[in-house]
Amino acid sequence: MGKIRLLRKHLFVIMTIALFILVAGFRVQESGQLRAVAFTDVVIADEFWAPRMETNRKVTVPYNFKKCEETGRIDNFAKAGGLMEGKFEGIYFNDSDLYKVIEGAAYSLKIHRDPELEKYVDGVIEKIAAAQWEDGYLYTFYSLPERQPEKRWTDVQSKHELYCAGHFFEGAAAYYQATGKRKILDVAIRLADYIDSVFGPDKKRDVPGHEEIEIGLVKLYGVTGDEKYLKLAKFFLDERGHAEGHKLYREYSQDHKPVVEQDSAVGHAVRAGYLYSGMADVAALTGDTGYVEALERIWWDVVSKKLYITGGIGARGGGESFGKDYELPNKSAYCETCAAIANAMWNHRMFLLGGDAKYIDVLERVIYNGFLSGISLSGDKFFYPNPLASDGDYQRSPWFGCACCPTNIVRFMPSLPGYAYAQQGDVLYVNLFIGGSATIKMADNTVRLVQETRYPWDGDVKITVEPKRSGELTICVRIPGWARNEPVPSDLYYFLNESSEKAKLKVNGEPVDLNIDKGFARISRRWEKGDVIELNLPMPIRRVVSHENVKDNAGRAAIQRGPVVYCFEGVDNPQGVAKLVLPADTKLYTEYRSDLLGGIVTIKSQGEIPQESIEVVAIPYYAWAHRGKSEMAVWLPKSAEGGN
Ligand code: FUB
Ligand code: ZN
Repeated sequence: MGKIRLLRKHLFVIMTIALFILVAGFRVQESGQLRAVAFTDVVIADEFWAPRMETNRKVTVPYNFKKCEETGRIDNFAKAGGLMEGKFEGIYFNDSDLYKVIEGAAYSLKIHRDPELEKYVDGVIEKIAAAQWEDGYLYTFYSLPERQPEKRWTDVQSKHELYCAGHFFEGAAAYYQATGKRKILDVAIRLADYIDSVFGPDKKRDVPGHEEIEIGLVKLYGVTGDEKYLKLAKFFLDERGHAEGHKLYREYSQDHKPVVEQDSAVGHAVRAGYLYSGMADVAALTGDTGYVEALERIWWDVVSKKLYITGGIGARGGGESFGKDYELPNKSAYCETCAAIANAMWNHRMFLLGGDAKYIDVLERVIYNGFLSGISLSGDKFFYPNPLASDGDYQRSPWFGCACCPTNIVRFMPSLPGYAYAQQGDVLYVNLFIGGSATIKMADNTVRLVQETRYPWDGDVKITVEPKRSGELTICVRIPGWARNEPVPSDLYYFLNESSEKAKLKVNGEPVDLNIDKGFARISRRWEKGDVIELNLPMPIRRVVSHENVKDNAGRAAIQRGPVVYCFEGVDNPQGVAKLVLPADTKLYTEYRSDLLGGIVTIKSQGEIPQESIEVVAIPYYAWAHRGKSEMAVWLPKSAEGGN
């Protein structure tokens, strides 16, 4: 009897130690972490983003669903679920498009209740649920015209089963969070559990050819708290570059080396951006320093050699991939809209790892330029590539056979409020300047920040601080790199002339030192309800030039004002853009045009065409291609003779 008790005691001690090792080894960081203020706690009420989010809700979401209906994307689920007859229609990863639209609809629903839309999405979810196999598998391409179990996981390099699953987890988590309805979440859990039963260290050791499931699994972990999903995400990350379990999928799929050994951005740009985002997610939760060090190396490679002035990434159409160092052509720039979104997602996560505003500088560059160009003002025309020059034969399209970009825009746009603020204990971060408010819950207080601004057209920002109770806290207000003579956090681009106009900060009308740390002005004090922070970011018009190794921009300059990059379009410059020269010393003027392209600041100047001086007009890059076919250029020669 005594022996058994002793044995039990030992067993208990051993199990306790094992549990401790397990938890410590797989540390899930909970407290003190830098967190984004959830988009649901942020209200956007400004002239710039609010109308775009409204267009997304009213036009882009229903339009995307309609396109998913018309192209058989929804019917594929109905057919796979036995609700109708027929074979698979479209591209093998079309399931993912519907999932992304559901995600976008979920964010929209959370911001703006819409019973009709919710009912519609519930109906779509019924069809998705019907298409799920008894063991949890879900992928309509292998479900039609009949289920083909022998094909499952036979080509995870190309067939995107795991990619689709990742988008499904993101959509399911978002819809569950928005509506509280479990149906879609339960389908997601069954699918994730099934995938977990197939893949793992002692099971199938393979990785998705297109990353995405890692992000989705982390989101599923977020809503369920089940660490199994976080571990599976880490497994998929760690298995990359290890040839034991699968034939390596090479650089194209970032599978050429273990992720912790990677040091440059290679291969397919969207895949890469999703991989880096997934690594940052897992690093934030587990404290994995190997990931962070690799991410910092790769990030530096991108910002110093592979980033377009618009924030776009992925120079080459061939392989939809990153080019070589400094390979940044303008007319043939691929800059896929999805890659811009992936870049924004990645930079936001990098910021959350260490609170450095340089990542938000890149994020901001993306959202005002290379992302926003991807969607028309009307909300129903899209760019897939976003070139920086055009002969006049390129326009937005109503849809694409491969519709990854429209369905990415529709989910990214309504998630934007979640990028604006962050919090770490009693330190609050104002990342983006967007009129509206944020309600930030702290351990023992709640603070509302109310922003008033006409950004990006004007650099004055007023932030009213409304703590529930007066108290000590630090408010970090981002001082953008462009306001510190640093267009990017590298030497890839620089302003042709330094500006002596400096950012200014006041609290309750009294000037305060900027006290910049990691790109943020830190204001620590006791805050009372109604205290006001005033930030003034001078917005002179700047000429930007490139590192000399960017051969395509030799002798050329681009124009930027605040975070907005400009371009010259044929419609405003009837003498043509191809031969236009903008001398480096001509004065540049702003003119606000409420009647043009949804309200924009235009830039005017005297340019040159052969033998003639003419007035030239630039518009924000994101707004081009709205007035018929037209030439376009972001980078213009600084002199007719060329040269630097
Ligand atoms: O393969 C899925 C998506 O389609 C990619 O992310 C895009 O680049 C497009 O190829
Ligand atoms: Zn795309």
